[in-house]
Amino acid sequence: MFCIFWTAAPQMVSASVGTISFPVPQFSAADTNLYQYLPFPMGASVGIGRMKNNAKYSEVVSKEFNSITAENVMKFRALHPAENTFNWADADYLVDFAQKNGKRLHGHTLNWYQYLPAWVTNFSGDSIAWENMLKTHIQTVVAHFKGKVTSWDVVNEYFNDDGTIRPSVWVKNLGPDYIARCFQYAHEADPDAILFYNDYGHEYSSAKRTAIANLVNSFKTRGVPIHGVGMQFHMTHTQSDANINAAMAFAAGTGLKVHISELDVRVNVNKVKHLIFTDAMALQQADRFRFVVKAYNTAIPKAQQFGITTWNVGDADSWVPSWQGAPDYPLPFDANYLRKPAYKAIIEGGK
Ligand code: 9MR
Repeated sequence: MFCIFWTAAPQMVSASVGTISFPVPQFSAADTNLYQYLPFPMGASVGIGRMKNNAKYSEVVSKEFNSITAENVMKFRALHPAENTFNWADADYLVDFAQKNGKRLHGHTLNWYQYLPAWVTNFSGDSIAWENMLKTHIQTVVAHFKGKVTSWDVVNEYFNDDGTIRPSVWVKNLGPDYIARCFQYAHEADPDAILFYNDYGHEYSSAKRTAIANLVNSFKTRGVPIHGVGMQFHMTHTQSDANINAAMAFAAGTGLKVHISELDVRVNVNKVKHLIFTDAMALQQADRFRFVVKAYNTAIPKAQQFGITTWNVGDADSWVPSWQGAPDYPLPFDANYLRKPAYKAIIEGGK
């Protein structure tokens, strides 16, 4: 079947980003999808504006992936903009899309130090009021999506890169162990939901890996319901094999489900203002995508493979350029949703 896929006389299109000049196989709508070539779920995070208004985007999402994550619309500020107001419309749109198209929906994120509405950052209650606010948010959200959202990033980015606990309004007002209660509250609201701790930097920070491993062990000892670790993998195209392998070994060692939850591979490490995406960059990037997928598939035991999710779909959709203040091309599809060498590399990595 694999051979048929690659020999079915695809339309050869020179990828349109920068100066890539070698042909990348393109396929018609009738062709097979990315996820069908991978032995675990393959997802993308999605932006609500493009899902609603860009038919090409939603078609690619529906065709290529079998898991989706809300890039922003399930975050605190989006769902709960005022103390007594929940705004479900955008997230429910994704629920509807997922159900109609048979996609797994991963929830992101119940608790984070960012993307908070002003009413939370300015909240002046005592610790009981803070606890009630935390619990109400988590349980209202999880209950709303019960049976529709398979899994949640319960807490996102609790640690600094050096393994210390990141200062946040949550830690400040509730103490560091509030994180355990987030998992308990989520579990109470939906005992079937798969609950993740999500963070970045596993591929470069052994201190953060150790901190997360200690957290997981302490949760297991105390019976706190945690089922998975999300490793974001916002990577550079120069990241080493050894570092990627170290992250996979750590994740396998937790014994929990492992989600590569926000994969992208940026190439503009020097933040060049008008960077041209060269053939060499495309190939180096593809090589890193291939290596990550292969390392995941090899090092993570089958039962722990929750899947891999890229952080959005095409290069023009990525958060990276605005974050780094310079252009970049971090995803497997170009700005026109043509498949880049990274796309083929992902399939090769999963073999
Ligand atoms: O891609 C997201 C971007 O659109 C938002 O503006 C930003 C702030 O909420 O969050 C981005 O996604 C982040 C994710 O939620 C958590 N890990 C890091 C991601 C990139 O910043």
